[in-house]
Parts: sequence; C-alpha cells; structure tokens
Amino acid sequence: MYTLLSGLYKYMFQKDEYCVLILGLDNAGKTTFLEQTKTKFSKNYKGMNLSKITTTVGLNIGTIDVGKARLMFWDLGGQEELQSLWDKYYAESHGVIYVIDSTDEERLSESKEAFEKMISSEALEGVPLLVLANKQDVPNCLSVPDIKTAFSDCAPKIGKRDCLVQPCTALTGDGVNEGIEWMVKCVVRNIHRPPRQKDIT
Ligand SMILES: Nc1nc2c(ncn2[C@@H]2O[C@H](COP(=O)(O)OP(=O)(O)OP(=O)(O)O)[C@@H](O)[C@H]2O)c(=O)[nH]1
Ligand SMILES: [Mg+2]
Repeated sequence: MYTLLSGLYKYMFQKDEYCVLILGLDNAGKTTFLEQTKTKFSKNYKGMNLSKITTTVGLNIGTIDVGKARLMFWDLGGQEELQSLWDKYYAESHGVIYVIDSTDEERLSESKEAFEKMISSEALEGVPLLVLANKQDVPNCLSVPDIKTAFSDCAPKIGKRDCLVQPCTALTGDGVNEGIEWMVKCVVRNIHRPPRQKDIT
C-alpha cells in the first residue's frame, strides 16, 4: 500500500529536473531575461527592479516549474575573462539559451565567435539551442533575419540539434514565454529519446 501511495505521490508531484545555461556576451541581457522568466513563471516571485541589475561576476541561479518539468537556470557572466568558465557547466546542461544584443552590431562578430566556440564543444552535442535576439524594443535594431544571416556559417556545427532564433525584449517580457515553452518542449522530448549509439556502453 505504501509503495502504491508513494508511487502515486511521485507521479503527481515529482518534477523532472533540467539544467539550462544562459550564455552570451556581457550586456546582452542574460540576467534581465532570467529575472523576467522568474517573474513570469513563478507565482510568488516578487521580481527585482530590472534597472538595478549589474554585470554578473560568477553566476545567478533561478528555478521555474512548467508542468512536470523543473528548469534550473545558470546565468553566467559574459565578460571575456569569464567566458573561459562556461565550459565547466556544459556536461551538466540539458539546454542552452544564447542571448544576443540586437542593438550592438559592432560586437555581433564577437558574439558569433563565442557562440561558435560554445557549440563546438562535444559536451553540448544534441543539446537544444535557443538563440534570443534581445532588445527588440530599440528602434533600428538587428532583426532575426539579420542575425540568422550573420550566424549562417554556424549551421554545419549546429547540425541536427533543435535550434530556434526568437525575437525577444527581456526588459518588457516580449518573447520570453515563447522561448521558454519551446525550450521545455525540447528538453522533455530529448530526455525521452532513446540514447545515442555512442552513449551505449
Ligand atoms: N532596451 C533594452 N535593454 C535591455 C534589454 N534587456 C536588457 N537590457 C539592458 O542591457 C543591460 C545589460 O543587461 P544584463 O541583463 O545585465 O546583461 P548580461 O547579459 O547579464 O550581462 P553580464 O552579466 O555582464 O554578462 C542593462 O542595462 C539592461 O537594462 C531589452 O530587452 N531592451
Ligand atoms: Mg548578467
């Protein structure tokens, strides 16, 4: 009886946990996106004042529940000297959100280089990639097609991974729900996929 009840309890309340990295250059809007995500998806979360967010030195952590999935976010600092820490988290992650500042055309190639280096890591093979074209509220910013064109030569390295380029304004929350719901769908589907041949020992 106990086993039956505890099984039922687990079925009803236990969440499957997924780790999602939030990466991108400094000033892209990663921490703002994380705060906006927590505000939108956590009922009792009193969001912090977004204008008080300062550059991340280390990492910010956030957790949200969407249906039976629990997403744990690791928002890492994007400054050049902190990018060398990103790969320490790759092996544990089920998904990556890569944030691009759509107002910063000057640093777009720098962002592409960091993205390319990140997706070249074997530890991230098969992991879904959500690319956010952030700051869409700013007039004359780069559009999703502009960013896709600039990143087009990354396509072979992305390979068969799930990948979505989503327009987003972290400051107002536009595009946040769409991005998170897509990520949840992908990580849940991925975990239920049969293991890849090379994972079978
Ligand atoms: N206009 C506009 N500004 C934004 C948006 N999202 C973030 N910002 C601003 O961009 C700046 C940097 O935001 P952060 O969230 O600190 O950026 P970050 O990517 O976490 O930066 P690091 O922690 O240094 O890696 C802040 O001034 C934000 O208010 C947006 O959607 N629109
Ligand atoms: Mg930050």
